Amino acid sequence: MFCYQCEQTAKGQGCTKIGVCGKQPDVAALQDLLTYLLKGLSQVATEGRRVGVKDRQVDVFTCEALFTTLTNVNFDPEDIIRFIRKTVELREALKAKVKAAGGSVDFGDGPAVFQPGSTQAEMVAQGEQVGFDKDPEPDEDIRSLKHTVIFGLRGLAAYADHAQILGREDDAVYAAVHEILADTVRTDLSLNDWVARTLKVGEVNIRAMELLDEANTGTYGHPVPTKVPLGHRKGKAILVSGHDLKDLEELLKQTEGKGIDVYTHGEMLPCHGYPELKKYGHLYGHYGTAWQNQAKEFSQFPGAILMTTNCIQKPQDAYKGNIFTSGVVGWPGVPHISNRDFTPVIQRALELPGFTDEVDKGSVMVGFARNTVLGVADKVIEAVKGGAIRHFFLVAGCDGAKPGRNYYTEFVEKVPQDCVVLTLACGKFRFFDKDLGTIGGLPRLMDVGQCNDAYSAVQIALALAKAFDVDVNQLPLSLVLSWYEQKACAILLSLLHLGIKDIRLGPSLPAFITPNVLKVLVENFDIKPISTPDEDLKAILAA
Ligand code: FS2
Ligand code: SF4
Repeated sequence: MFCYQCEQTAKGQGCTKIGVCGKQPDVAALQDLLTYLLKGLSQVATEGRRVGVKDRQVDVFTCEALFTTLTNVNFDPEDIIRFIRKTVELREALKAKVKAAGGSVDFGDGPAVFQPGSTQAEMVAQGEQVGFDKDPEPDEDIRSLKHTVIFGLRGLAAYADHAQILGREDDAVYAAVHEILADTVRTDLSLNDWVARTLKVGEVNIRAMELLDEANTGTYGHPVPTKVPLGHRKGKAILVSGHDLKDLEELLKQTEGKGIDVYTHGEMLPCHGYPELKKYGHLYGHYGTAWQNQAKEFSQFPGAILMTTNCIQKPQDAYKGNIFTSGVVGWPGVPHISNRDFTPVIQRALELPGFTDEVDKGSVMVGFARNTVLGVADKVIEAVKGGAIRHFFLVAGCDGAKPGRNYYTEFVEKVPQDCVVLTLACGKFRFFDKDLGTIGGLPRLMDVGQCNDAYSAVQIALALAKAFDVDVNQLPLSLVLSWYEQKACAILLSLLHLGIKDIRLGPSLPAFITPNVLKVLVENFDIKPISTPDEDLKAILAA
């Protein structure tokens, strides 16, 4: 196997024997075969659009299938095989429609005609031949950008899928995903063409995130500042992790009146701020921290656990019988909930003891998404103009197991008193329960939401730039980001597309970025690897 799509890749170079995430070589190969076949499906879809043939099923499926290949989403070979077979079935059906509409269905001998084997072993062997380390592209910098594009598309697809689940879609997003994915088969594009496509992924990702923002706020209302208990109360319990708001809503409906409290975990924390979710009295509190601590935290949870999206890790014996997956998530042997019928999860929660005592562990505030922050824009502007607020830091992104991620905790602790910290995504669990006080009635630490809410942070920055009548890069705002998986990759490309400069990125740089590509990023976007909190703070505030 060869996989180097995430930050924890082995030796900072690539997982070759087994994934650091626990991905087995057979699953890695099957995901590579699926990705290869999706390129072919996108070739057909792109030709289809040229002759007026669109197929929503193909579009939705492509995003779901790309989502399954994200880090920590699906580890079940049977699931990936189902996606492989479905890709071919949809591809052949679409070809027939494209042909009937006068399009060409001559795609040479690449992924648009490739036939997967009939057994798992055959498919694994085929997948091993089309992995990222077998890319025939001779130019290492083009290869680097091509792979960046694919990883960015995986992240973008996750956002588009979330938005689609809540009924928000834009055909332009689907068209761009197909076109760019189909381009990865081409061998005639220059380095500059690939730079353009890399930024295009960022541009389209902003639209996908905008759709998701519309979907979340349109369905559940704009998040409002909400106090979330970190302890628990007596009673049966279900823990919901991942990012899917719809799953949480359905679970809340189905548990109503059953004497079960629902707790959020990881990236579900910001859900407490949505009016249409917080109205459920049994959405009680938040349990635990970020994804990489789940083995320890889930082992101690006395109820059922639902993993709605990334990031799942190998279930430990202590909670193997209590955990369920939904959506595109899969782990071999873990029961999967289809069609949002959470009866098995509820049954398991009722069988388990639940919490037998009440423990107060304090609370945190959530709900500082764009509507809340921009609702007090006058106050913010006044505080900046009057000198009460010197600088804003967006300390955001993913968490992970590497010790280098302590940088972010230390950074936030060292941010001077006259500065505000905005945060989002699971990296915040390094400091989310710190009381940083207030400035002029505004909290010094504001949680914008999930990684899925990065659009909200971008809107806050753009609105402030407009209010101050400056370019976004002239705002007293610095981005200090941590990345781990491919959604972070897509967001980073979006920030580059928006021309946002001087981003500090850590804890380490992507293995798939070559020195020359890094040089381009540094020269054009002034992107910087993190150094130490003291040095970075000094440099940022001096500027
Ligand atoms: Fe965190 Fe994991 Fe949010 Fe990422 S829960 S690293 O995939 O999606 O962020
Ligand atoms: Fe390794 Fe990350 Fe790939 Fe898992 S997703 S196999 S940890 S590079």
